[in-house]
Amino acid sequence: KEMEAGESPYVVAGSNESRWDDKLGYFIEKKLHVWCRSGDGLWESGQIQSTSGEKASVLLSDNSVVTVPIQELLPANPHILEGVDDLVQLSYLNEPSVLHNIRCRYLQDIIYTKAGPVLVAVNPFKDVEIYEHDYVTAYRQKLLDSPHAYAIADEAYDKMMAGANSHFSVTIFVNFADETNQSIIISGESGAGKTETAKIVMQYLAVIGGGSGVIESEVLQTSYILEAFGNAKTARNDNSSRFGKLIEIHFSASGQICDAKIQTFLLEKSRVVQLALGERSYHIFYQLCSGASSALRGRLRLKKASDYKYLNQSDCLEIHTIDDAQKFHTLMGALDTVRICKEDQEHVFEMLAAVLWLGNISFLVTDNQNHIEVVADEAVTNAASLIGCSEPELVLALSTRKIQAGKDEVTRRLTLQQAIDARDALAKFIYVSLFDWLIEEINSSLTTGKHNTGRSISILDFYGYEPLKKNSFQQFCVNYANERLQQHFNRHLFKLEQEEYELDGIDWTKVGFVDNVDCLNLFEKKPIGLISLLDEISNFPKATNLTLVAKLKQHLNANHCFKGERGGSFIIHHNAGEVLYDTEDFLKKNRESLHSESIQLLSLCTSRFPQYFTSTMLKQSQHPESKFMQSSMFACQKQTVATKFKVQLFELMQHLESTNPHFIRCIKPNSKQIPAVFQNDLALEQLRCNGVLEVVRISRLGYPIRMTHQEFATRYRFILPESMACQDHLSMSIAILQQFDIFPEMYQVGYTKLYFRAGQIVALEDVRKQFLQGTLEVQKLSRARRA
Ligand code: AOV
Ligand code: MG
Repeated sequence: KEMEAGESPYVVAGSNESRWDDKLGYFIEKKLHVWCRSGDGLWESGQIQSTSGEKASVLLSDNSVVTVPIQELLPANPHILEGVDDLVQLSYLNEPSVLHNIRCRYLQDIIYTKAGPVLVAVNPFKDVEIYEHDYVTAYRQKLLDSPHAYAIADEAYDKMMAGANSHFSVTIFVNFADETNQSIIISGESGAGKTETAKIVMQYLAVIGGGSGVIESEVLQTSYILEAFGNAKTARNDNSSRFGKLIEIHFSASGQICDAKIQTFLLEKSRVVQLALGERSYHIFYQLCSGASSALRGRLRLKKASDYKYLNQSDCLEIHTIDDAQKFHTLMGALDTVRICKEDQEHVFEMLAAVLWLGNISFLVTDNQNHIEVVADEAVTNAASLIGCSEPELVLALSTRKIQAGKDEVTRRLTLQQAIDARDALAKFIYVSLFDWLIEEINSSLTTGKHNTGRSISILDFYGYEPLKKNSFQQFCVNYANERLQQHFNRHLFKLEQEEYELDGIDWTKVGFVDNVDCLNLFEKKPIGLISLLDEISNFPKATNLTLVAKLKQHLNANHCFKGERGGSFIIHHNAGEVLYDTEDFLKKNRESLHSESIQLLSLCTSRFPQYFTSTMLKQSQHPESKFMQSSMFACQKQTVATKFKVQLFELMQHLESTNPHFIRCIKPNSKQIPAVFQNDLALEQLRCNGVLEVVRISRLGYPIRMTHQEFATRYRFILPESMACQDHLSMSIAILQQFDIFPEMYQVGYTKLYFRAGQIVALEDVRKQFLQGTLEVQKLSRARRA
């Protein structure tokens, strides 16, 4: 009896010791299991043998006995609760218990677990065979109810379809009853399984929302394109997404997919030109080099991947288990599916080859001031011909710059570093523009003009928090975005929850959660947040990263999330941990400088894409063409990368706020990307920072099910005698609760709503169903309940 779920005191590490002390004797007497930290700091379960003063002797499973401080012991759950579907069901919710539960399941290939309203997905790194069509059917028909990404997709779909028309809705946990639009927000570290999960969710929606077959297969096929052009092998993930994406799927009134839209965020540009050892550039380059037909190779003057400097610099050209050539063929199929014509496909490949050849262009230093000349070799010839300009034009753009000297314009030769920067900037610009163009094409193929149905499910797959050894501007932006997303999560699961209780006059003990608002302020505050200071300094052409850090230190040292370091670096205390940023290229990357020489070059090119790219860029720019052409540094005049990203992020948040969210938290069980290995410390760290542990606490303590008095009274008034059925809704509700004999601790009566603990409505609904079927007479009802 003692051990039944829901009855035992709630215990967290480091708190409530007194209550735990009270239980100690009982645990010893009944030989119950406890958790204790062994020598290496890991949690192990055992039985208390005896206690003496502040210490306890604990018998571990390997028959060894350790002596540990009583204060450090935590109660373990009874075996009957081992591996429960929902962590909320655990009697004890301490960290080792939660971890143990997830681990037990994982080792049996049960990768999904619920944490109250949140789905936890642990990456299996192998095929777990739970995604076949049978599973789709089973979840759709509600024959299976074990936690699954399909179940989340199904719930989102049902809620969307129930949508605005429903008069009665029980909203679990977050009360946005009349929102038809849904979002599925997938988060987790790099390599935790976000992108795979997003695909699994889409696959489910494509089946249950399948109609003509065209649009849903297009939606699924887009993954091949997005991954070829936006994913790469990194140290953490062989198929790491180097961009964030939101896929918005629209459904018709009858629930069929009718339209879709993809939005992408901040593709990592630097990867096109610069690679860390053991990492690769975007998959597409290797796919093209190994998969192109010989005719295409000829037209593109293509060589092997190992012949290109942009690709061979990192000593990593292949991913074992991946056949790049075969992927190339799949990609071409996908390009056909989204109706990118053969001619455009060829132009895409031309641009890719041009980028590769640009990388092979080298420079010769010709004087003692480090001025250079472009080496005239096949790289220049091929790059020029592929982008559609003459060799001298390309050479000029890469080796000189026009500078305003008084009234005159003089031409200066570039130094080696300037020339390399100009070349790399050009390559990055072409690649990123190509990526944007592809997204646009995909969108026009997916858009049928029927997207204003007001029924949509958005799936967010954003790149995860990424603490690297060397963190640069990209990580700065990515980690900032993750703080924003964490705030959204917190708001929905904790803040709104608590605020709603308080507003409705509910007795509610606050559950402390780690609020990351200080860290967000550090980034966003105006005029003295990281982003505005970075922008301010970026406006000074002569500023260096040292001036930047000095300025940051001067203004931000009071914020406890910030710490300036020596040598141009600083530390941010992120929600998920401490990250050291190296500001070396911050200013350059934030300005995103493409010199007017390069812009001019591209705008004069004869081939399709360069012209299109520059005109798109000019359209996006807020400044008239004439003005920018006069400036040598176009970039200084336009929005910086950080600000542009912040704006995009705010729009994303606005979109998400207008939807009913479903959260999937992906966990990476080991850093080796292998199956069947569960590293406790790594997993625990993730559960802590992504808020799963707190969600479990709050949903257990809270009242996740709400109904207005009116909804409740209307739905269950059948139980009341005629004479009572015409009172006000509040009085009726209270009468119903009494009639149903619901334990007082299982609900709370607010000013406007009734709040129930998990599971209560099920019992009420059961009685209602029986009543509606005529199998239960009202008179017998309360007797039935009591029995
Ligand atoms: P990420 O999206 O979270 O990382 P992915 O979704 O790319 O991570 O997952 C990484 C790898 O884990 C995949 O390539 C698969 O091999 C494997 N994997 C993930 N989920 C599953 C699953 N449900 N079943 C089988 N294998 C899976 V990142 O974009 O870097 O932030 O960089
Ligand atoms: Mg990914």
